[in-house]
Amino acid sequence: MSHYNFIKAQDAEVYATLAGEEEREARGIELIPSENYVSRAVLEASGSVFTNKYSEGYPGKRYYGGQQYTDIVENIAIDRAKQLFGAKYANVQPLGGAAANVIMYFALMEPGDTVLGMDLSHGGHLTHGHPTTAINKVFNFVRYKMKNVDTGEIDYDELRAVALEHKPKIILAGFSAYSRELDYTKFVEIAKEVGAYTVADMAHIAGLIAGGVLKNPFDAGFDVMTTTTHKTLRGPRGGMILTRENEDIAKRINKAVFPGMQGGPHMHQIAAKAVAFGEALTPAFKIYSQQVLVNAKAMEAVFKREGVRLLCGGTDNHLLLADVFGSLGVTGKDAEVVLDEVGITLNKNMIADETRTAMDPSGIRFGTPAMTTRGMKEKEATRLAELMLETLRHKDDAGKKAAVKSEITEMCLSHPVPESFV
Ligand code: DSN
Repeated sequence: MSHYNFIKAQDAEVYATLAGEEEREARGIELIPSENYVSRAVLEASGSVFTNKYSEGYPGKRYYGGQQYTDIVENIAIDRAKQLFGAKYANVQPLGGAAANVIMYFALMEPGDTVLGMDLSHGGHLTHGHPTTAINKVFNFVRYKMKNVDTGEIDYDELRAVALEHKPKIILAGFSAYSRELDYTKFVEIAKEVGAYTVADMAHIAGLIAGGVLKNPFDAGFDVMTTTTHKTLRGPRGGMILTRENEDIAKRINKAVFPGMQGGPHMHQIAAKAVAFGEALTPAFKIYSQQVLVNAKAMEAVFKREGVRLLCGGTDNHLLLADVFGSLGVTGKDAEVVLDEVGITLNKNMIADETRTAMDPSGIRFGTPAMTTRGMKEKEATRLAELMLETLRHKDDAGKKAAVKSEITEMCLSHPVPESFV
């Protein structure tokens, strides 16, 4: 706790929350698949003096003076992002993944135009046009789904039929709760038939693409990629939009970011993105990405062995979705609460063709990016999965839960988050 000396001296109330969160992260295991632990170098950049600076515009074309260093650091972030994903253009200013998606829609479409995206209940995301979102009032969203929820196979015939019927401007590949690889070439073929842009929302798997263990949609010819920077990419909280090669698209995206949607970019986060992208370019990050997948497979094996239903029949990436209500009679909500009690953090999640509600669904979603950052390998992944199921099967047994909690604490304390990854 040597990192917060000024806050400690000045503001006991806020210090207590930081100390509490440090302790929570150190002693518990983080299995929410969209979370990770950043290095101290990324934290330093995120907490740096760049937070003081207004920098509307882009490097070399700013509205305010004093941009000697902001220009340099934004260009470093841009260059590293382009290198990581094989893109010709990168905009590193989006404040998050949701912002990146909304900006991308406005850059590529006119109000009333149509997007074809993955149904939320089959793994898509709120920003892919859920009825409760603001963008749903501006654009028209149509959906594709899985053909078989127990294999995860996408129904590409239906996708094509919907595309031919609705003539979308954008065909969107991407998800926040789907555990298989997509056939990006099929998306591109269908998009060509109907004259649509292809966009990949790679928020969840950007780090695994950068690490070379999952396919890169740009290799299949996708036009644009949106992502967060804080999930598998292990950077600061934020977003990014990449354009494969089309300069006109890249220019429209830049305009849609600023002045279209955002004001001054968060330069402290852009500096932190630059640092994180530097880490992601190292050989160590490739090894990390490989281990994320190996650990997810180890957890999958335990759930299969124990007869617990996994959506998509398992995983090809970092995340798993389990039907704990169907298999164990425990709701996703109860599972989240009882696992939190023993120091395991994950989230309740709707499953495909859900019969319950969003706030009290049948499933849990969990994954391996954060635990792998702590240096945990197959042995720990296997044991964690066993402890999860033991807890769920004995959720009212206080003695059993206390034993699980002490094993989890011991496992976490013996795998502290490294301060540096390079
Ligand atoms: N909240 C992020 C996730 O958990 O997937 C994206 O919405």
